Amino acid sequence: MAGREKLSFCRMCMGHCGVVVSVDQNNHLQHIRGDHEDPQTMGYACFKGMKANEAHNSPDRILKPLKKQPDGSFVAIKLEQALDEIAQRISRILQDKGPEAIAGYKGGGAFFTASSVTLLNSLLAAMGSAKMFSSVTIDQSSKAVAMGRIGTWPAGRDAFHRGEVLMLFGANPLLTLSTNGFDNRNPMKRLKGARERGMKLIVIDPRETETARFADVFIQPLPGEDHAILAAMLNLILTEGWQDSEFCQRYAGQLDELRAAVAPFTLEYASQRAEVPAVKIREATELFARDSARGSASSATGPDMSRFPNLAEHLIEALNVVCGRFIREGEEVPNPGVLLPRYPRNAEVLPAQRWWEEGYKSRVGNYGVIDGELPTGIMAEEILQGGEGQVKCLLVHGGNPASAVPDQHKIVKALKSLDLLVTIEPFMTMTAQLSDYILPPTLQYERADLPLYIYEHLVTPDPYTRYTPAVASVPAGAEVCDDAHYLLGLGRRLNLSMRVFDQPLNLQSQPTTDQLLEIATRHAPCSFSDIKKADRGLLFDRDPQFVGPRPTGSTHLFSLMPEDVAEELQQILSLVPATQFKYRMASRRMRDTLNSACKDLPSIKARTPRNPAFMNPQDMQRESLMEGDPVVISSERGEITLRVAVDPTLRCGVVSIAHGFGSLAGQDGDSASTNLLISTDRHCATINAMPRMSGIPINIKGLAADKSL
Ligand SMILES: Nc1nc2c(c(=O)[nH]1)N[C@H]1C(S)=C(S)[C@@H](COP(=O)(O)OP(=O)(O)OC[C@H]3O[C@@H](n4cnc5c(=O)[nH]c(N)nc54)[C@H](O)[C@@H]3O)O[C@H]1N2
Ligand SMILES: Nc1nc2c(c(=O)[nH]1)N[C@H]1C(S)=C(S)[C@@H](COP(=O)(O)OP(=O)(O)OC[C@H]3O[C@@H](n4cnc5c(=O)[nH]c(N)nc54)[C@H](O)[C@@H]3O)O[C@H]1N2
Ligand code: SF4
Ligand SMILES: [Mo]
Repeated sequence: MAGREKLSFCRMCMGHCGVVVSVDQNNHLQHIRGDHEDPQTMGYACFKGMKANEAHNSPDRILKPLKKQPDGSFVAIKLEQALDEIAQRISRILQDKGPEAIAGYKGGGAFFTASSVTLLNSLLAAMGSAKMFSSVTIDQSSKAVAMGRIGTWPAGRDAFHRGEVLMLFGANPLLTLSTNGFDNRNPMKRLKGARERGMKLIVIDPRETETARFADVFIQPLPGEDHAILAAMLNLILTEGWQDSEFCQRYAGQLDELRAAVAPFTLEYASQRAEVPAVKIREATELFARDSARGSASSATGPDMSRFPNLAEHLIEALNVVCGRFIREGEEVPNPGVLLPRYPRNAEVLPAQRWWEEGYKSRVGNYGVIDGELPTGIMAEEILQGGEGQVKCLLVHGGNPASAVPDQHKIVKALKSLDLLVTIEPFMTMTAQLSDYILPPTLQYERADLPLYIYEHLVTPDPYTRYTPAVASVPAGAEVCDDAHYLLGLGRRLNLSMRVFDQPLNLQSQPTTDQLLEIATRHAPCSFSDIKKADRGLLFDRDPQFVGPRPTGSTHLFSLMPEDVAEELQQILSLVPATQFKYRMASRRMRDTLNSACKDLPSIKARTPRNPAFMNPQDMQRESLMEGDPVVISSERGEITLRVAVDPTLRCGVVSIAHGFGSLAGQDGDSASTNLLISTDRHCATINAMPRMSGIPINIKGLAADKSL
C-alpha cells in the first residue's frame, strides 16, 4: 500500500499552522508541509514545524517508560508498573510530609496538548497542594499582573485587523508567532494585508527584527528601559492633550495621579535612559496618540523579561486606556469564544482584582497565587529551603525546568535534591536526565487534539476551531501514551477525585483522549462529532457578539496609578546604571529552535548548531572580535563562553543571546544557557517573582581566537 497524505495542524507554537502530512505504508510520519488550502494559515509553516517528522522518528526519542537505577543509568519498565511505583512513592510522601511536599511544573509541551493541558493542575488540586508552577511565570505573567492592577475591559483592546496603528514593545511576531494583539496566522501575509489597508507599525526593540523592518517608526533602545519610554510617551500625551478625553472622563480613574507620576519623565530623560533620540519617541507618540484614532499598544517577552516587567505592562495598558484603544459599544468582538464559553462584553471596566492579595501565600517570599499558580521564580527555593512545606516531589509535564528556569546552578541543585522527580517527556532533556522516572508521551501527530483552546482568542481572531485525529502511528515497539493517560492514571491510583475542565471525572473508567476533548468542546456551538467531521475546521460566524452598552450602575474605573505602581515608577527614577558593566544582554529567540526543544534534530542542528552571542559590528571592532571568536560573558551571577556572531541589526552596547542551550554541567561545547547569568535572589519582580531575564548588565572578554571551547 502506498503512502498517503492527511490534514492536521502543527502544535509547536501559537501559529497552529494547517499542514499536510504524508505517512508511509506503516502509517509512520514522512513529510510535513504547509496546507495552502488552510483557511486560517494559508500555506504557512516554518522550517522547524516542517521538520517535526525528525522528532517523531528520532533515534533519540524515548519510547518506553524509564526508571533511574542506583548507578544513575536508566532501564525501561512497563508503563503500568511505572505508574504503580510512582503512585506508591507519591502516596508515601503525602503521608509523611503532606500535600505541600508535592509540586508540579508545566511547560510548553503540556500547553499544546488540549486533552491534558489542565490535568497536572487538577492532580495537584485533588491532592490539596497549591504548589503548581508553570512556564507562564517565567514568560509574560506580567500581563496578568497588569490586568490585576489596572482593571479589564471585557471586550479587549482594539483588534489588529481594524487598527490604524499597532505599537509593539519587544515582540517579533514574524519569527515567533506568539504576540498578543498581532494576527499570528501566517504573520507575514497578515502584516502585509494590514499595511495595504493603511495600518502603521511602531516597533520598540534593541534589534531591528524581522518585524521591525516593516515599521514606520522604529526605536532601538537599550533593553530594560521601556518604562522610561512609556512614561515619557504618557507624559507627552497628557501634556499635549492627545488623550481620548471622552473615554478618560467615563472610564479612567487616577488620571491626575498618573499625570503627576509621569511628569518627571521628559522626552530628554527617556532619551538619556534608553539612549535613543528624543525626537524618535516624540515621533512614535505622535503617530500612536495624535495621528491615529484606533489601534493598540502591545508587547511580547521583551519588556516582560526585563526589570520591573509589571510596571512596563501597566504603562502599556495605561497608554491604551488614556487613548481609549478598546473595542467599543456596538462593535463586533473578534473571537467571542468557540470552545471557551461566551461572557457578557459590555462597554465597562471590570475593576482591578489583585487576585494575589487574597488567599494562599507561599512560604518562600510570601507570594500569592496568579491564575491558580505560584511563581516559578521561587520554585528552586521551595525545594531547597527546609522546614514544613518543603517540596520533596516534583511532577514535570512537558517542560524542561533545568534548562528554562533562571539561575541554572540553583534549579539544578534543587532538582537533584528531590526525593522524587517524574517527567512526562519524549526526549532525554536536562530535566529528564535528573528524573527518577521518565514517562514518554505520544508526539503531536500521533494524538488527537484541538487548538490551544484556553487561549483561543490569541490563536485566531476568528470564531474558529478545528479537530485533528491522530494522523500517524507511534514508532514500532513503542510503549507510549497520550499525556492525559499518565496524569489520570496517577490520579486513579491515588484515589483522587479529579476534575477535568471543571467537570468531575470518573477515573475508574479511564477516559479516552476523544472523550476528554469532547468535554473541552462542551461550550461549542455544535456537537463534538460535527467539529470532528470538518477536516479543515469550522468557522462560527453566524452569531456575532457585539459590545453592549455600559450597564446601569456600572461605575468602575481603570486604576491608572495605584500606590504600588507609583512606587515602582519612583524607583525607576533612582536607578543608576551598573557602571562596572559595559554591555546589556538582551534575550531573543532564534528561528529554527523552540526554547530548549528541536535543537538536536539533524536538520535543525545543521542550521543552528549553537547559541551565539550576537553583537553589532562596531562593538566587535571595538573589542577586536571577529565572527566566531569565543568570548566570556559575565554577569553579577555567573559566566558563560559563547562564540560571537555579527548582527548589524542589533544596536551598539547590547549582546543578544537565545536561551535553551547548554547542558547540566553548564557549558556545552560552544553553547551555554543564559540562565547561568541570571539570579533568582536579586532583581526579581514583586507579585510574580519574575527574574530579570533580559537587559542584564554584562561584560565580555575575548578569548584567543583559536581556543577550543
Ligand atoms: N534565560 C531565559 N530563560 C527562559 C526564557 C528566556 O527568554 N530566557 N524564556 C522562558 C519562556 S518564555 C518559556 S515559555 C520557558 C519554556 O519553558 P519549558 O516549556 O519548561 O521549556 P521547553 O524547552 O519549551 O520544554 C518543552 C518540553 O516539552 C517537550 N514536549 C514536546 N512535545 C511534547 C508533548 O507532546 N508532550 C510532552 N509531555 N512533552 C512534550 C519538549 O521535548 C521539551 O523538552 O522558558 C523560559 N526560560
Ligand atoms: N522560532 C521560535 N519561536 C518561538 C519560540 C522560540 O524559541 N523560537 N518560543 C515561543 C515562546 S515560549 C514565546 S514566549 C514567544 C516569545 O515571542 P517574542 O517575545 O516575540 O520572542 P523574541 O524573539 O524573544 O522577541 C522578544 C524581542 O524583545 C527584544 N527585547 C529584549 N529585551 C527587551 C527590552 O528590554 N525591551 C524591548 N522593548 N525589547 C526587548 C528582543 O530583541 C526580541 O526581538 O515565542 C514563541 N515562539
Ligand atoms: S510556526 Fe509554529 S505552528 Fe507553524 S509550523 Fe512553525 S512551529 Fe508549527
Ligand atoms: Mo514562552
